[in-house]
Amino acid sequence: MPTGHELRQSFLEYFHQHGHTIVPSSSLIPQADPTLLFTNAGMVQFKGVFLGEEQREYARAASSQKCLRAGGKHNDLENVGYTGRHHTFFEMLGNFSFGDYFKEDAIRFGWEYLTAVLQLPKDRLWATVYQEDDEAYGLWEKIGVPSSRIMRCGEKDNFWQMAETGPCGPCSEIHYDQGAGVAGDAVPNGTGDRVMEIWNLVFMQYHRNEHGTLHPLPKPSIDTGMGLERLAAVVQGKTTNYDSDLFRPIIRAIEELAHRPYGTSEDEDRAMRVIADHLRAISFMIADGILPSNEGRGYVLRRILRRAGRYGRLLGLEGPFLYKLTDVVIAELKAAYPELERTKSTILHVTNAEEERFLDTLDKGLRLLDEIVADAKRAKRTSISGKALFKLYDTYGFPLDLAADSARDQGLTLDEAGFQAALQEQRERARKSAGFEATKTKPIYTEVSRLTSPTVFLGYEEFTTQATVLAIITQERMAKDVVEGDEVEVVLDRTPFYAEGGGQAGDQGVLTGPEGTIEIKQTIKPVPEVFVHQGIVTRGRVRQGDLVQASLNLSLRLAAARNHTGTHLLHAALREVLGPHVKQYGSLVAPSRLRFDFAHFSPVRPIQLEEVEGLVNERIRLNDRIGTKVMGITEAVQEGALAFFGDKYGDKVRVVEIDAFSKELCGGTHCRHTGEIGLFKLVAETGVAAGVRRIEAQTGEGAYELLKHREAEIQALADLFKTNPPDVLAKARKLVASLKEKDQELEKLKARLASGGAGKEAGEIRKVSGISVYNHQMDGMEMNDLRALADIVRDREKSCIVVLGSVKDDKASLLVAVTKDLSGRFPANELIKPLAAIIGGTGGGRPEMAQAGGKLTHEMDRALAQAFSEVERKANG
Ligand code: ALA
Repeated sequence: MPTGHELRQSFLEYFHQHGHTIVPSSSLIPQADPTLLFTNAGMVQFKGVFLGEEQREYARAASSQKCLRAGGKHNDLENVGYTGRHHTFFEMLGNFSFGDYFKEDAIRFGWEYLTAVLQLPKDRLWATVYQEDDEAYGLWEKIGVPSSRIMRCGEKDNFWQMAETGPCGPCSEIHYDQGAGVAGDAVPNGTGDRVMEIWNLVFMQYHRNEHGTLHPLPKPSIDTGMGLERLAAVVQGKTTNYDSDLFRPIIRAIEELAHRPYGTSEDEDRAMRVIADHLRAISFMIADGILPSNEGRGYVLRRILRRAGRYGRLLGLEGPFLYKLTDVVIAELKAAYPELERTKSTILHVTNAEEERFLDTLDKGLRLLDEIVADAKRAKRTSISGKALFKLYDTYGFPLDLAADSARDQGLTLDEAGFQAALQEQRERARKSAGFEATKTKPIYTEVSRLTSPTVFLGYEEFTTQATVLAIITQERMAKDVVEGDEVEVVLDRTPFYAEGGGQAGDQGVLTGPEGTIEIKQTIKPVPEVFVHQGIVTRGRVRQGDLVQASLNLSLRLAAARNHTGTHLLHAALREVLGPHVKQYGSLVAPSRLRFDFAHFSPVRPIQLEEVEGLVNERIRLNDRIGTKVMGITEAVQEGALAFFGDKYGDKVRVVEIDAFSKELCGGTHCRHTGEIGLFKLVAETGVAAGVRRIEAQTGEGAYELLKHREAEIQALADLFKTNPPDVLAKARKLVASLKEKDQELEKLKARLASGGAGKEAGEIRKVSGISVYNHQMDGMEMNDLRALADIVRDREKSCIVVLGSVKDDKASLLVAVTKDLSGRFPANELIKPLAAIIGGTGGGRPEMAQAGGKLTHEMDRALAQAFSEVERKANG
């Protein structure tokens, strides 16, 4: 009995023998396709080929494609677990013809593969055809299917389209009758699992545009899809996909973890099926770079993960458990999908973190539910409002059945109708925001692309070239000529301008024609292979057909190249320092800066950052040559070239290689040698989402400017500290230390003062002729300390004369401070003079504050005592 893996192999081999090129699965994230949230069929990566926008080297292809149907037009999420044949994630086997063979061969290949290669019993197979498709009906009859097992069906079942817009056509399905032992109708498209669709052959004939109108495709084509999981079940004689060898190991792992066998209770079996299905989806989604979030793809992942976590509770599992099962999924599928192995630790971490978060919200939900129940009881209601329930469900991901249980325990019912209404409303909102909008390409670009040939891009080698103006767009219309002041978009037959893409900014520059000049501010590629130069006419007139000199702004371009090569070095260095789980999530390469987002679980530690920066600069000094080559995508990935999921790759890809250090698929422009980068400087490391870090950096002139700026700041500091840059740190350290010391002294002083009262330690306040005179000797103080102390006393007493003395080493210091109200009658600079004489010195200052120093330290007592007499003398004098 063939295993699932053998079936995948046999399918591809069969079609290979019949002239089909085997194409690897594309990512679950559709490449540059805003109409679609997830890759939901094998044909998605060939959409452009069907529409005639893209050329391939082959007219026949076959693939085993990773698909996800958990949002948008094709959504099986709610069926999962309830049937034995629906999945969120599944593998679609498909064969494709791009204007090559059509209905007859498609039917013949399908029939032959199932009945001759796999030897499925012919009398169990059904064919359905689109109601008006007599041709397909006739072809099935001709091949030997009796008319009793050919069924005509309507648009719902037999007209297929990938999304609201895009390629589509009538289809013909092959169904398999599992026999009376399986519940369900004995005909296709009925209820139950008994007769199950296994293969869909789509006769691609139309393109549905954003208005819903059908336009014939350039060439009638074939797109087929067969779920590998269903095929495995049928071939292995199992009645549900979960009994096939593709799922058994996963179910077994769940059985072991939950300590209960599969196949005993319907509720528990369903829970195990949901968990098994969802685990596969979770692993593949994370492997393709999706992270849980509150919108778009991330939201779908979050819902799937939480749904799986919730079903775990039904099996009595406590705490996060999903992460314990991702390894089984990876082990089962990594041979066919090596990305699972490469992202293993990311899958585990993200799954665990998200489930923990979910359990936490579940806890909060339980508490909120308690409140809701209490409110309802207080208000003497008998049911819980649908709105409150929905909030629980939506905000906290709180399972409705759990809420129902609690409510029942409290003798309350649930307002399910209200809940459903709120849910419906939200689904509407989600549907509107989830993607499925009309494509964003402006119609004018599509029109231009039809009228012009693909732009030849010369910019890897050349920076200026002669080119012919093929089309001019101004104000969203085609124009024959434009004049000074017009904002224009220009399409040339060839160009050195790089069009924005792969994270790199588009080029700027000038187009100079015989009669005028256009300054180009941006270059984009709104449709594949059509470069649109956007700018403004700054002189004269430019006409369609003009021969122009197209020259890009070289300094901007070279700056961007330095940042782009720098980004590749950074990526490789991060993988070396942090580990191979580092995976690019996005990047921005502009002339002035670079930004790189990547998967990693904690902030990158300073020592690691230093290592990364060091490694990049080392590669710069080694002056590695940057090599590029064009090769098959499979070969490139096999060679270990890193691919970024968000970019669009054809089957021929460009690989940018920096010695043995870095190898990435990339269409961007780079330096020739790493030495051109000059210098690489990290600017910041921050977090952008759970598990995603961002590094910003500068290269070349930007890095140099950054360092110059820092140097200037250090010079300014040195000036401030009255020292030289090399000494500024020592000086600053000293200052900080002495500040700290001062703070401590000040604290001590405050404490001493606060202890108040009499005694020499605390100082003495005496009324002299009605004036408060504070007199205190505190040895070991500097003049600054005395000043600070005097301020404290003045603040406290409001109106007073403060006389302080201190002996330190061989020096006696005196300070007199007088509050403003008294400084007219008792100027400090006069009071201090006789006191200064006693300690053998002179004194001076202002009426509010004066100081003196002398050598006669043993006279300090006398000098302080004299202060009282001086005040008295002045008061009475
Ligand atoms: N694209 C077709 C489907 O998904 C084959 O059913």
